[in-house]
Amino acid sequence: MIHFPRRLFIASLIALMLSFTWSQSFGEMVVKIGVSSPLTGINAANGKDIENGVRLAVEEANAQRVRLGGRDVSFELDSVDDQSDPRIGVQVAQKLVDDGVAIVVGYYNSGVALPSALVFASAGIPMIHPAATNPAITHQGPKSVFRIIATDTQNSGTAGKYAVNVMKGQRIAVMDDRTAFGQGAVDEFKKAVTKGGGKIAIAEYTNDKAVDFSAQLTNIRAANADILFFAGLDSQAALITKRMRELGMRTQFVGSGGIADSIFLNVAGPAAEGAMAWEYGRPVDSLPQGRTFLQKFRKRFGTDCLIYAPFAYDATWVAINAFRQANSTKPVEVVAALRATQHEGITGKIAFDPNGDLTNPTSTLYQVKGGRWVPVTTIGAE
Ligand code: ABU
Repeated sequence: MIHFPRRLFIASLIALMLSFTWSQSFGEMVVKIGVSSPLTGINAANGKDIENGVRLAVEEANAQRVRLGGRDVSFELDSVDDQSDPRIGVQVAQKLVDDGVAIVVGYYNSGVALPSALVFASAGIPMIHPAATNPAITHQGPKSVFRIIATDTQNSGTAGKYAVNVMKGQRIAVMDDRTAFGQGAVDEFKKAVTKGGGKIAIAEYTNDKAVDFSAQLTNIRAANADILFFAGLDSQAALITKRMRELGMRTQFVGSGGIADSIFLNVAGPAAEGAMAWEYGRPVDSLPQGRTFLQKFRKRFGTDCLIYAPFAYDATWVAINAFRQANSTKPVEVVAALRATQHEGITGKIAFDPNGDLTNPTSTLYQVKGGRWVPVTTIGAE
C-alpha cells in the first residue's frame, strides 16, 4: 500500500477545491444570442441574411475575447426558423426563452415579431429588431424592445411626402398585402400624402401569397394613376412590375421598403427598369466601415448581403456593447445600457428614443437604372 503524505494530500485537496471554485467563478461563460427569422419558405433569403449578420458579429466578438464580471465570454448563436408564421414564431420564441438566451436579435416579419415580442417581454429578455418595421412593435408595451431600422411611419411617411412634394403625384394609387407590414406601411404613406395636400386616387389590396395582380392593376390603369405605391415584399413587387409592363402601364412603381435588390431584379428582369423603392437607412457602401463590412461578409459567406444583414450586424454589436457596458447579462442592467447606446454602426449613428426606436432614422430612395438599383436621395434626421 502506498502512503500518501498527509500534508501533501491536504495541499492537493485544497488546490483541487480552489481550481474548482476558480473555474466556477472565473471560467468561460456562455452567453446565448437568440435569432428568429424565416430560414425556409419564400422569405428564407432575407431570414438567412439576418442570421448571417448576427453570426459575423458573434464571431468577431469571440475573436476579441470579451470578458464580463471577470470571466471570459463565449457568445453562441441560437437560431430558430419562424417560417414567417406568427404561430410558429411564438413557439420558437418560447424555445429561445427555454434555452436561456440573454438577448434576441431578429424577426423579419412584423406580423411574427408582434406576438413573439410579448413572449420575451414576459421572460424579461431584451430584443433588438433589425428588420421588422411596423411601428407597434416598439409601442405595444414592453420597454425592453429596441429597433435599429427606420419604422414604417418614418420610411413610408417619407415616401408619401416625397410622392406629393417632389414627384408631384396627382393621381396616386396604393396597394398593400394586408400583412402587419403592408397595411401599416400603406396607412403611413396615405397619412403623409393627405397631410402634404395630395390625394389617393385608388386603393387596392392583395394578400402576401398572391401571384396574379391583374385585377388590381387593371383598376389602377383605369384610374389613370401616375404613381403606384406598393406596400409588400420583394417577389410580389417584382411580379407587379412585370405585369404593369405587360399591361402597357406608364404608372411609376414605388416600393415601400423590404425589397432586396437581387431578389427583385432576378424576378422582375428588364421590366424593373425605372422602378423605385424606399429602403431603410443609407447605402451601406457610403461609409468606409460599411465598405469593409461588405467585403468581410462576402469573404465569410461567399455571397453578397441583402438588405438586413448590416442592421443585424449592428444590432448584435449594440447588444454585445451593452453587455460590456453593464459588465453583466442581467436584463435590467442590459436594458439600461441599451437605453444609453451611442454607437457608430455601419448603418449610421445608433441611439434610441424613449420608445426604443432610432433617434436619427434615415431612408434612401433607389431607382433601377441600367439593371441596377442606384441611390437617388437619402432623407433622414442626420
Ligand atoms: N420591414 C420590411 C420587412 C417586413 C416586415 O416588417 O414585416
